[in-house]
Amino acid sequence: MSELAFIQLPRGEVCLQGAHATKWRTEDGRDVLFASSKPRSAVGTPIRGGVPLVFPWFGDDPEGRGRPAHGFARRVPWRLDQAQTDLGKGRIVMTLGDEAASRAIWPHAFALRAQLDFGVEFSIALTVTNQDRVPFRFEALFHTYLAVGDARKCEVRGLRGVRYYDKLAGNMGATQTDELLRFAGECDRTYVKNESACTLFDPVLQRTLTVRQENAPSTVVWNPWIEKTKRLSDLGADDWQRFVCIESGCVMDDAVTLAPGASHHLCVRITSSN
Ligand code: TA6
Repeated sequence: MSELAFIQLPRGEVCLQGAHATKWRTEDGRDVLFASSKPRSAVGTPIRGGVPLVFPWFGDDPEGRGRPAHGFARRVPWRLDQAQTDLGKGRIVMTLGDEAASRAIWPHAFALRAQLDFGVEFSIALTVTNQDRVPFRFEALFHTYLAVGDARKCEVRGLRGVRYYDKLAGNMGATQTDELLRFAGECDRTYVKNESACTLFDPVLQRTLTVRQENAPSTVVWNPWIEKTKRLSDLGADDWQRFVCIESGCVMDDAVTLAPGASHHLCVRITSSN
């Protein structure tokens, strides 16, 4: 079975499958993206950790036809169009278009372009273009796994007053009233119409990670905690302590409908400060 191919950069790493950023390091050499302690590295299987790219739907198959969760884009090889390094920074540009296999499960002509920049700031800019003759609706999400010292001690700020759907309560709607979001159990919330940046304060690693998004008003906050982690074969038993997902995109109420020939550009920017 062929192995997954990776591109190494001065401060990062990208897997060709899924244009999947798997590493980004700060200037002091510390990893910001989480990597599972029990990785599966198999062609066609998403890597647990880093920033999987979710497209064209978020979550389970919306039509219940058994199509892959979070869509197909993270499971297939993308074309490498550009790889450059300069003064310790790195840029990767990758593209993905429709093909018979994708049209068999999602009958649309599309083009994706991902530009990943690894510097003092880490960013991914994704352009989705409708190359079809009819409009299509899509969801897209940067499913970012942020490495933390202990999820139980972390604090997420920036979501006060934002409406969210709680997946643990059947996607019941609610509005966050507190400034702080802390973790004392499984958390799986999709915030919508969020224009604010989020910060993740990590007292163990003594850093604050800031997640800014452009044209990506959905923010998903996820930690599987103990019991769900046991059901994920590509996570170590204690891995739930070592990451918090703060994901940015256009999902649920923020899904996008594109007219033929139109494009949507969404971007996430992550910085780390001590
Ligand atoms: O983004 C949160 C979420 O939708 C969770 O419900 C959980 O399913 C997670 O994504 C991981 O999904 P995956 O298909 O990568 O195991």
